[in-house]
Amino acid sequence: MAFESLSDKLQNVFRNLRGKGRLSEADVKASLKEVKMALLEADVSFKVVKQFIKSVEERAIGADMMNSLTPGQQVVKIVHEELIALMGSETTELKLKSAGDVTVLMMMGLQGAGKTTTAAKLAGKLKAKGRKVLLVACDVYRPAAIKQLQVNGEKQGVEVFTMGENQKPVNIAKGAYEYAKKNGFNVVILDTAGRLHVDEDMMEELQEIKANLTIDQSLLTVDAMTGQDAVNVASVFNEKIGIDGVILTKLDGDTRGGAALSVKAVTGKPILYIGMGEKLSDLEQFYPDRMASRILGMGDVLTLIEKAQETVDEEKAKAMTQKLKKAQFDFEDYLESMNQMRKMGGLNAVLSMMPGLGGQMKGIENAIDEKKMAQTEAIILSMTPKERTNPEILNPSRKHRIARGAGVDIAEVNRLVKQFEQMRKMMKQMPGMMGGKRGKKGRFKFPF
Ligand SMILES: Nc1nc2c(ncn2[C@@H]2O[C@H](COP(=O)(O)OP(=O)(O)O)[C@@H](O)[C@H]2O)c(=O)[nH]1
Ligand SMILES: [Mg+2]
Repeated sequence: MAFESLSDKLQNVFRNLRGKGRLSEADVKASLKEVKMALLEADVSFKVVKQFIKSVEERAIGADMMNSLTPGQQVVKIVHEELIALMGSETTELKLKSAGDVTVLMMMGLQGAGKTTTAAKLAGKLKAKGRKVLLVACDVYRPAAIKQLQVNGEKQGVEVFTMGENQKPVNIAKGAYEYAKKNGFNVVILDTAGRLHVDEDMMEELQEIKANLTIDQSLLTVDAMTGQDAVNVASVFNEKIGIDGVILTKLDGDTRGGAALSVKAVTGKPILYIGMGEKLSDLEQFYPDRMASRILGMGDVLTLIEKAQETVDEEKAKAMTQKLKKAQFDFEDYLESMNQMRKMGGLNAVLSMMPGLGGQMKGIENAIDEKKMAQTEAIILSMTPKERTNPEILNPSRKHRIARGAGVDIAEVNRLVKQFEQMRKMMKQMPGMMGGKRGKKGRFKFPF
């Protein structure tokens, strides 16, 4: 696991501090000396470590002690905050132009750093956000490189632009840009060639592309496993080409962590994403606060909260699945599932998460149109509890009362009830989806 050794050492330092009721200046200094050693061993650059320890020490020995924490906790808190500041205090997003415009992203980095893989990962992420992405094969030196991009592009359902291997990268980039403009693409990702080491040819090639095309974001891909080298590479690229953001790959390996902790401090440029595996879905946004918590072994609190939330929802979904199987689904469940859906980011987000559902969902999509949700909710809330659990008893006079209560036309109430009945029927006909073969893998969550 990444950061394991650093994490262990820091936790040891703080365990010793935590037991103490009072901390002398000497206690703090001794602890910070150990923190310093741990950071250096984790391959954090010397300058960065020195500055970091200085900041922590000033605060820890200074006056701003809080009464609610023990002195030991106080030091942990300061180290935590300074770690976050070191990695970039706030989450930075990849900047894209409006969808009507073409945003050009250029991937850069040494050979094997993960440019091609990350380009495809990124393409998938942006596609999921509704962007029309074009991947561009500018690595013309390794015959396999174009093929690799094509294979990955196909997996992501993203078009790959290539002009073969006999064109200059800058011409391919220009050609791709024209092609993108003509064909309604709004993000172009240039996958360029790396070299084993920083060398003149590579830099000239990138400079030439940059000089002939408006590059909106130059993204440097660095391999976290290479520690301080990664940081040196980042400095050189930043000097020679200029970088806008860093993508740190292979953080799923047992990297010591130096690169993650030093890149921002050394280059001034934020880490935007982290690569967490070889699969094309293994790209995560980088959150400095979460990373700091993880390093200090405070647990990734946010992730935990999210997980807990998920479990709750999953249990509810399970109970609901049972009801559905027995066709006991009622309007109370309808309300509950609408709430769940909101939590999960709305109808479209949910639909896109559901495996193999597409076609079947189409028919009832109107019934759960997000704009209609409020109205639907009002109608259900106007029903008595008995009506919600026994929709069979909804006769015309009850429906009139409900319509008045919800401030809608009776036709709306009729439509909802009818759709509800259809839905019940349909759910009965889809036992496979509700915990059958697909149930386990697809993790069906009831969406509306
Ligand atoms: N474990 C792991 N492997 C990665 C990650 N990113 C890329 N790789 C692997 O690293 C190798 C080189 O990646 P590639 O995209 O070809 O690098 P490029 O030469 O910079 O284009 C490939 O085997 C990738 O599968 C990552 O985040 N984690
Ligand atoms: Mg490549």
